[in-house]
Amino acid sequence: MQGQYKALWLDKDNNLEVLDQRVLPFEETTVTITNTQETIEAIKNMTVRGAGIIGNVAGFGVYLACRESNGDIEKLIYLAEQIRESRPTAVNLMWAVDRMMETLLNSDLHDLELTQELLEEAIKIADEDCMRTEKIAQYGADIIEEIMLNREIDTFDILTHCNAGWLAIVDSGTALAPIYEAKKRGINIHVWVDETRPRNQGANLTAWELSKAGVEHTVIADNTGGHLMQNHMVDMVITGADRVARNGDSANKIGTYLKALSAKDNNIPFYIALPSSTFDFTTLDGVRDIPIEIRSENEVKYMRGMDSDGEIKEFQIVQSQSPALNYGFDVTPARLITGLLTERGVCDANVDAISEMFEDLI
Ligand code: RI2
Repeated sequence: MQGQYKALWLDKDNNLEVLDQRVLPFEETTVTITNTQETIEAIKNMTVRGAGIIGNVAGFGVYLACRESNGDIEKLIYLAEQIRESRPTAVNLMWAVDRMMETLLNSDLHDLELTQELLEEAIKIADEDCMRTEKIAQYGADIIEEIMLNREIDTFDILTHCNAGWLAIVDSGTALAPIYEAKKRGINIHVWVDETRPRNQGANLTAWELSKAGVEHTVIADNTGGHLMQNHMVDMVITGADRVARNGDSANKIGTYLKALSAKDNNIPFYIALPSSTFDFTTLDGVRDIPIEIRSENEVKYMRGMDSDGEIKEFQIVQSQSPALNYGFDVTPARLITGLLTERGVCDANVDAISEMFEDLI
């Protein structure tokens, strides 16, 4: 791929360009990231979001930090640590920074050559993600085909929560990758898109991605999923993940847990799609130990949208004196997950199956 992906790419000076995910779908603009500070800001303010992309941006961020450090390795290590701490839940961020640091510590190169080596490593990480998402697409579409055959249905209805498409991980996504592949295979597919309050990644990003790809979809309020599942209007639920523990417990966008409960109650397959870089093999119990980000209450109290004159505005929707609480993620216990859809195939969500399939990475 050589550093050119759909949601991020390198410009002619080897700065990082990213699609600004805060203003989609109403505006398609890019942001240029040239140093550590800009990397951290882009991750914190969610110019870029989605576990995989955050990891990629962090990887390129370490290369930019090296360029900025002028051979001062201590400064570089300090800057890399700042990037590593920019968001707490998605583990791809820590994974990518650690891998970049390993390259740095194993290298005997200096200055420009070291910077070049780190740039190449960041590209390699992103290229590997592309390969992983392509495999996830194939395995996921196989499952869709299998369910369709068994149940003799014409249209396959999938429900997804948040955005785990190519905006979230290069270059096809995780949860959306099988959907794109199923469409390519000629399957009639329809996606229920949870709006995903408070930041509306479903309404703003997933719906945008799906319409660009010509995939039939309908945006629903987050509270609608249970009713649809109860009324046989959902054949499968598939979401991405921000961190999956050794026991299969999976952290994903807030609200995912409720969808999994409803899927279980209605006997609907519930899959989590993830590349192996989203596993946190050191966390043994996800419900107990995965750190959950708490973000600003303003994300709950304000909404951004287009007014009737076509102007993009932010609106307050809660009275000023009421406090709000904004957990970014929740953890779906492994017992509610039908399978973990990975680049190595479908893995049962339990410690034995995960340990066996990913033994070499643990
Ligand atoms: P991939 C997102 O969080 C969502 O939780 C989404 O499912 C996940 O990251 C996607 O990550 P946010 O960054 O598995 O919008 O697709 O807070 O990498």
